[in-house]
Amino acid sequence: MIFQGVALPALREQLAQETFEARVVQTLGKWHAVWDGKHVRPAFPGGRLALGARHLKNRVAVGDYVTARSQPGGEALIEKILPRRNKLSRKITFSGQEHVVAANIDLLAVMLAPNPGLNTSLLDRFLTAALAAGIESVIIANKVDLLAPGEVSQAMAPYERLGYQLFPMSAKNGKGIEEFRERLAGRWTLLLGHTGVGKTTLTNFLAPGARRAVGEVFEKTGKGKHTTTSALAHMLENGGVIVDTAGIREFALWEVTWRDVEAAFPEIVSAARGCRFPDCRHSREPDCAVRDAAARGMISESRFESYLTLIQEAEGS
Ligand SMILES: Nc1nc2c(ncn2[C@@H]2O[C@H](COP(=O)(O)OP(=O)(O)O)[C@@H](O)[C@H]2O)c(=O)[nH]1
Ligand SMILES: [Mg+2]
Ligand SMILES: [Zn+2]
Repeated sequence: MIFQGVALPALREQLAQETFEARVVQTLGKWHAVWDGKHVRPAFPGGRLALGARHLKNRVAVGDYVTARSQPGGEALIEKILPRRNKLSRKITFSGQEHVVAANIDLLAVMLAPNPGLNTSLLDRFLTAALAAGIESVIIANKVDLLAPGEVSQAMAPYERLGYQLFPMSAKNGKGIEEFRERLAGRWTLLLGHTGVGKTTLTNFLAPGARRAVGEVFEKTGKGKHTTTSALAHMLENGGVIVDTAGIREFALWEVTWRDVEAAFPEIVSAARGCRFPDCRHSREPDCAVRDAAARGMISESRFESYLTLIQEAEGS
């Protein structure tokens, strides 16, 4: 099953003014598409939801359950956001605003690839934010066709030791995709990763044809062309949904405490038991067991760097 296009013109009169519950399946700036169980319909925030907010980039996020009211033109007004089970947010550094990337997500899949670069500092940010939000994460190492055998498992060993499920993959030739597809069954999975790692390639492989059907919603409105971030949900035959995202170039922490950061770096917390000072922050203190362990290769140097950066960012928030 794929999401179908907008309601037929003949149905519009009948649908006008009807209130319905739906789920947000696409966001592109102020423009959204909602799934009412039968159709994908273009929608935009109405009433108080349409008002800007100084600290909030978007009131409506992909994954939100909403109530909406049909309008005579076929577009729907989103009137109310139903309570969220969870949300994954980031801070937009230049404006200081919260960007709610997605809501009511069952699983986060972080994708990285040797090209444009195995960006583990971004990975550590995603994993920390998801853990703080109570969302389980898995890791996709894509473009394994560009790597020597064993390279992925070596680079990802610190994460596998922590219990993150790893999917080595080549979205281009299909390797590893069926294992991942099974993991998606019956869940809403958010796909995040640096531009160019292969998110859209994977999504199109999993749900061929869906993109065009949903894209039509926005071709009709012609709106949202100049916005940079977008999210688009694709329904799979196994009842899973994968949300492809684009334009998320940075991921500063939003409402993440230093305790949350510690929880995301248990190997560092455990090494810290050997520090001389119980409140050691592992930056310049003498007899720091964490710096020691990093220097001896017992904990990953890049994870340690991420930890220091994120702890500082969390404290400053
Ligand atoms: N070699 C290789 N290239 C890939 C693979 N997956 C995607 N690509 C390429 O990487 C580029 C970026 O892919 P895209 O899906 O647009 O990345 P996105 O920005 O994360 O959505 C495209 O040229 C893809 O063909 C893969 O598994 N192996
Ligand atoms: Mg893409
Ligand atoms: Zn220390």
